[in-house]
Order: sequence, then C-alpha cells, then structure tokens
Amino acid sequence: MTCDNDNEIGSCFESAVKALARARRFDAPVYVTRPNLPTLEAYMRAVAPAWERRWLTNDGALHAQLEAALAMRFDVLCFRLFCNGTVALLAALQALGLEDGEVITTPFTFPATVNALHWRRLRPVFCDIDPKTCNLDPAGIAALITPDTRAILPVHVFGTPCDVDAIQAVADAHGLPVIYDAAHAFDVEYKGKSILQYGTMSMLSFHATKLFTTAEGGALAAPNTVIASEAKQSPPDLNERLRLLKNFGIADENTVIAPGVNGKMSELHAALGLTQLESVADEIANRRRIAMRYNERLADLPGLTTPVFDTEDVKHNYAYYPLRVNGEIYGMDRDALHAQLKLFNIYARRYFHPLCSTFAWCRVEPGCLPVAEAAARETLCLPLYGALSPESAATICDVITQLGTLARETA
Ligand code: T4K
Repeated sequence: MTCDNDNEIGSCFESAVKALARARRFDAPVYVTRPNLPTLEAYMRAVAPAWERRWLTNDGALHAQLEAALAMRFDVLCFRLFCNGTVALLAALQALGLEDGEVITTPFTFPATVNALHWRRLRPVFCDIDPKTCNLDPAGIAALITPDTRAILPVHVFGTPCDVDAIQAVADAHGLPVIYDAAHAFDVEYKGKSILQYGTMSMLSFHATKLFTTAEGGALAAPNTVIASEAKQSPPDLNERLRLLKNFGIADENTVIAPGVNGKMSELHAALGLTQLESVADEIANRRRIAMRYNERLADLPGLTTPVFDTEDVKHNYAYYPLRVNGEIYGMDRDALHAQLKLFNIYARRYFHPLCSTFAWCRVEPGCLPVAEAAARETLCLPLYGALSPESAATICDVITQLGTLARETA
C-alpha cells in the first residue's frame, strides 16, 4: 500500500481498517470476560432450599456450605465469605487493627485496593512493580518503611503470584502484616499449595467478572486463626472476629463489640457459588486453551509481549490475558489498538489504567513509578473466558495481526 503525504496516510489507514472491519467485524460484542454460569435450572435447584426454608441471608445454610467447601478447597484454617471483595478488604484492615498510618502497596491495581485504605485513614505508599510479573517489587519495599508503616498490601495481579517469599522476608524483618489482594487469584497455586496460604490474610473477589463468581461476593482467607502480633484484638480468634465484623459487630442480643459493617453474603449469591465449585476446573482448562492459542499467534508479532502463565512454581488460573503493546514497534500504541478493536466489536480492557497513583486522594508525581506507569500505558487485556470459541480467538488474533501490519505499512 502506498500513501504519499501525511493526510493521505491517515485516510489510507482509516479506509484500510474500515475495509478490514467490514470483513472481520463480530456480529455481537466480544467482551473482555463473561461469567461462567450454570443453566438456569441448575441454579434454581441450588437455590431452592433457601426458598423452602424462607431463609435468605444472615448465616444461611447455603452460605455455610459454600464457606466450608472453599475453606477445605484452599486448605486454610480461617475463611469467611463477604458481600464483595472491597468490603472484605476493609474488614481485613479492621480485623488487624490497622488505621491512621501508611501501607506499602502497588499502584498497578483496581481502585478498590487503595480506596479501602482511604476508608481506614491509611495512606498508600506506592512501591514500583516488577516489569515481568507487574506485581509489587519486593526490592523496593524496605526503603519505604517508616515508623508509620502499618502493613504491606501486595496484589496478585491478573492471578500471577507475587514473590511471596521475598515479601514475607521484608515483612518479618520489620514485624509487619502482609495482606494480599488476591481478587484475581482463585485456585492459583504457588510451590504446590494455594496462594491463599501465604501472608497474614488474603482477599478474594467473586464479582461477575471473576473466574469463580457469586455475582457480587468475596472472601477473606488466612492460614492461621490466631495471629501472634494481634493477640490483643478481640476476640482473639480471627475467624470469629471476621464473623462479627461482617455482621455489624453484634456478638449477641445484648452485646455489640465492634463498629462492624454489613458484609454478609446472601443465600442467593452463595447458591450461585455452589453451582460453580465443580465447573471452575473446566473453565480454567478452557481459558488455558484460548490463552495458549493467543500466545502461539501473537508472541512473534513485532512490538507485542505475551503473558507468562504456568511456571515451575506457579499453577495459574488464566484469569486474564494481559498483552503488552510497544507502540513504536507494533505500529500503533495500546490506546489506539484498544480503540481500533472496538470497530471490530472487540471490547478489550485497559486494566489497570488509570494508575492508582494518579488519583487526587493519593497522587504522586508522574515519573516516580516508571515501571508501573509503562505497564498502565501498554497493557491491554484481551477477551478471555471459557465460552470464547477458538474461532473467535483466531479472528481476534487475525485482526490484531492485520491492524499492526496496516499501521506499519502506512506509517
Ligand atoms: N482488587 C482488585 C485487584 C480487583 O480487580 C477488584 C475488582 C477488587 C479488588 C474489588 O473486588 P469487588 O469489590 O469488585 O469484589 C470489573 C469489576 O467490577 C471489578 O470487580 C473487578 N475488580 C475489575 C477488574 O473488573 P469493570 O469496571 O471493568 O467492570 P465492567 O462492568 O466494565 O465489566 C467488564 C466486562 O465484563 C463487561 O464489558 C462485560 C463483562 N460482564 C460484566 C458484568 C458486570 C459480563 O459479561 N457480565 C456482567 O454481569 O470492573
């Protein structure tokens, strides 16, 4: 294709993309994710006992069943369901008595992570990330610790485990708790055990966009029920403390012992979770197949970096497919690709843009967190869910390949 001047080049690219879109546009939107749902009949069967008992929330039997099943699945002594991941994270901070101070965390995350800190009057102190995993870089933590530091809050971004051993070593050296935002990390394993067995506590999200979903929902998990440094908290048993905190702090009909919240999961939500316990393994396997197809087709394209999933130590859950786009080499930058894909009815997402360190309530100067800033500028999550057909994944790869070629040819 030959285009002679700047104006011609622009319109040349646009008309070539339009022609391509006429040929390859999806009839219906292809979203970044879709929930893995049971049949409606299966959901009705799962929720029916709640109807029969006329028991809809507040420690219902389905809730108890899901809580026990997940505690066993992850092999953790402490496990509590919540109405969503954000409230669960708030409760974790409250349960550990954390407020009025600083928490070292990552800027490359969903707003919920840092907003939860704000609600406890905790100031996020941002640490840059590792360029390979996009998780908090343990090497940067020690230099940020001050007498005001209360905790470390790393995120297992896109389901990829943090360097938990290195983080624990810094935390132990300074007597700090580690609370993991494991919103993306359902069923992830590290060194042969659930990722939820690391750190002081971990939060899960069961939102509709998550691998395992209860529509809205979340959980806290901890390897131990008593945390030595927090023994002064009441009641000392963490499981019991979390149960109280998510139910307004009510101990019994006469006693309210803490300013708790309403963090309870309903029976309707728990029923949906129960239907997924079995199917989540197939969902991961199907996502893996799609992710491998993307990797095969995209890894060698100029300017694109494909994600790493399973390694010797990591059993991944394929929760997201984060592609990195180097605009100079690929031919257009991440934002342009994101916009062009919409012409094809492909709704990829720029997780995590904007970076949390740009928010007015916890802003830091641009340039201070260069690795995270690059990740927020270059990462595009492609559609990834079990029901995405291999043909659709192949079309998405064709479109990305051809858009790059057109952009480079008309540059
Ligand atoms: N920490 C981290 C690291 C997190 O990523 C999150 C949540 C949290 C904490 C907080 O956990 P929760 O309090 O939410 O439990 C979505 C979710 O709302 C959010 O839960 C999630 N992270 C985040 C990564 O993704 P949006 O703004 O991208 O959602 P939305 O509505 O644009 O949905 C994305 C796509 O998913 C849609 O284009 C279509 C599809 N979708 C969505 C919904 C809601 C469906 O197919 N069905 C649906 O019901 O934030």
